Amino acid sequence: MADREAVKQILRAQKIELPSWAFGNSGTRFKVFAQAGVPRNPFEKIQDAAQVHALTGAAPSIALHIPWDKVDDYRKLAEAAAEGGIALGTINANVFQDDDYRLGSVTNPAPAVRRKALSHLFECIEVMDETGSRDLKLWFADGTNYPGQDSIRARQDRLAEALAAVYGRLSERQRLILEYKLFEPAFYTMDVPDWGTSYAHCLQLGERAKVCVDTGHHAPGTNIEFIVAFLLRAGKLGAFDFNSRFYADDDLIVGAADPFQLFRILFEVAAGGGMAAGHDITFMLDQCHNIEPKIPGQLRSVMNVQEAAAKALLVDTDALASAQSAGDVLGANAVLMDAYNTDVRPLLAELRAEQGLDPDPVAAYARSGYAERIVAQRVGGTQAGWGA
Ligand code: RM4
Ligand code: MN
Repeated sequence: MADREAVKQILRAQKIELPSWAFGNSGTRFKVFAQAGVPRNPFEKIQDAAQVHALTGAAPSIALHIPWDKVDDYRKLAEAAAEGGIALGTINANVFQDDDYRLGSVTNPAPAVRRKALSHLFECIEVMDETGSRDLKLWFADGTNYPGQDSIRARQDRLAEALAAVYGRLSERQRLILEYKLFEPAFYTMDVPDWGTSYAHCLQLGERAKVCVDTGHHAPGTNIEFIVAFLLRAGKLGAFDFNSRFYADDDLIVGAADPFQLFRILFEVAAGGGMAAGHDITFMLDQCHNIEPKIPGQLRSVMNVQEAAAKALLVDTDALASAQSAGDVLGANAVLMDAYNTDVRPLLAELRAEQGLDPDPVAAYARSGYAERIVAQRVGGTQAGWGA
């Protein structure tokens, strides 16, 4: 087994970014269920995220989605975050909720719509300048629904042009993170459907353009850990959007549907140096808690990532390497499975206790009275949700 203390040291430094939208109301196209106590503005989302960090010690930043998290003064928002002990993280652009974007945003056949989308992306960079964020995350809903609807090639040209313009606006310390998604909302072609498309565009752009792997954005059965290993080796793995899925882009709690897959992914991250000090991967959650309470949902998600990471770090890499070089198929597999089958909950409880945290963040939250307080205090106003 790997050295316990070394494993703990890496886990102590692990940072998981929370998505602001996980705290707002969400749902499916059939129904959005409102929950009592949900934040009414970005400041209240930050308070909730700060709770998750206070209880886990592992979630020191919150990603924003613009315009969902639009405020007049982003410096004030950054100050509020700092007061809560966290920072503002990735800025996620939103060019998918205006009527103008029916046929796409940056790949729209109409130049005026493309200009509008681009100016939103520039606005997001201005927000980053205010918040001090490093990453601009781009996910495009762009695509087509019917064969022949638009030229696949022309749309790639328009995409490349927009990405180059955005990349050119970034400062030396900012990065462009390009996310891909197999399908939805477009059902025939997506303009960035897979890691290869994202990777090719990022290569063209330069050093500070990297790929985001959203674990829910692949066809069923896709070997995501292979993609992770490949991108990490190529220096192009920029970020994760963690969530889990049974069918499509379900956005369920990470590690809920398939903890073994999460372990395999994090094993490749560790093997590629992505957990070592100085790595530059953003480990973000991208989830919605449609029916479960949101703050405990985020706590559980952070803990699931920590558990899978602990198991991945416990792999006896020397034993694995010797089994692999001896061609010992079953032996090598057994080394991996030994680590996966280890109960790491006592190790994580110990780690928390050493950091002055409650060993059980979910129980500590239930006892804290925070849930009751926000229900009592957050009365009136408009609750945050998709589109608000
Ligand atoms: C998209 C994609 C983006 C996220 C939005 C809310 O499917 O995953 O990363 O910002 O949803
Ligand atoms: Mn995502």
